[in-house]
Amino acid sequence: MSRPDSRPERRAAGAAARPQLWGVLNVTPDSFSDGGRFVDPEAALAQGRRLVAEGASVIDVGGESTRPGAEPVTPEVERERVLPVVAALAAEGIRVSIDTMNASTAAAAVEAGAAIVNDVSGGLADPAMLETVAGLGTPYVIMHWRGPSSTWDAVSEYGWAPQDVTTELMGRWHAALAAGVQPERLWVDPGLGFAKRAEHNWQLLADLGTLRSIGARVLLGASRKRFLGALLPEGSAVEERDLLTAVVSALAAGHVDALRVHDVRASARALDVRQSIAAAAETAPAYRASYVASPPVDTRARGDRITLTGLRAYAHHGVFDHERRDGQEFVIDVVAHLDLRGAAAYDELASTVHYGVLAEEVVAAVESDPVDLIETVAERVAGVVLRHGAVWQTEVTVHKPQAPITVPFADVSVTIVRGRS
Ligand code: PMM
Repeated sequence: MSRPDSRPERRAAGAAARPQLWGVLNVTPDSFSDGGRFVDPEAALAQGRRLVAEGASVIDVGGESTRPGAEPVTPEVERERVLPVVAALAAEGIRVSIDTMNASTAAAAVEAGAAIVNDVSGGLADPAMLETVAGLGTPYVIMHWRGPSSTWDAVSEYGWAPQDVTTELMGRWHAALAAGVQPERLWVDPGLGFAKRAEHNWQLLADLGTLRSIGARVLLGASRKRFLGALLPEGSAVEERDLLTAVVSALAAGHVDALRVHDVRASARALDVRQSIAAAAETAPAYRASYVASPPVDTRARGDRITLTGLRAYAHHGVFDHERRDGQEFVIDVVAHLDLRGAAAYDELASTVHYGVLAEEVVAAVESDPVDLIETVAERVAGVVLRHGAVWQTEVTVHKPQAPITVPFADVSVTIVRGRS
């Protein structure tokens, strides 16, 4: 029985929206935080019910530990572990996500009643996964992945992690579309802790807006991960990370559509606090900008923005050899939408974006590594603009006035619009 998900999935609408909570249910003997506790299907079912009662709208069932050093399991063993649990939860009307890298397990779990496929490899571990998911018709979570944990030491280098992760996820997003997965079914996840050192995880949390620019719904899995544990005294129990996880849930809530957590109750309470603050912010007088929650007045309608036009950069982008060799001029226009009331009220540069700095950042981004397409250049520039936390949307136009076009022409350009939510 295949059960394509027919419910309309809503994107979180702005900072005040409340993300879903996905409860983690690892049916494994060796997961790092809950290994062994829910191997018995009865215990797993009871835990699933408990997580739903505490506020989970999805239970994410996994049968293979991704912990560094964990023994890989065959798809057969994985299925033996997860299928009874998936079937039992689904039979109670609980929405189940199957956490697997194996296409055969994904298909069997959906047959057993799972409604979502969560693939930590984003389709890279099993070449059959993307086509299988396209056929299943369920939502599909593409997590950022650079290979199994045995390779992480060699592949954990990033420039600005949010930018690199977004670019790589965008590649997987295109691959999923090419395989026939409908765009509205796609989720992305930055893969906290997967081939990432602590600083990369913090960077990703500091700049979830860049991930947002893909336009897919965002799932975030910070729960109980090692980078949180590093803030606790040595020897602390793994459950002590639940408080830190809940704080992350509250802080990230405005930028994500779902949070994957072990302790659903703690994150639900944290979201309650955040929602109460956001509700109060809605009632604030319009002239007071809120730095805690969403601006009380929708500044988008008013159209506050900073505009930079005609930025000139010399770079070597293009598909022709002579373009790569000789380079040419690119001209960039950038519009950055942000709430400027705070800056005006306090006459304070720190409350806005320094346009001189932004101009230099844009030109540096354009003049870095050569690529074929001005579409790619525009995407890169949008990422740079959205790195400024105050900017909620940007329009970027890249002109190539000396493009290799054989008829007389004035200009050719690409314009993209990217935003946070
Ligand atoms: N993390 C783990 C397992 N599955 N799936 C998604 N989409 N995102 C994650 O961050 C993620 C995941 C590892 O954590 P666990 O061992 O506690 O399940």
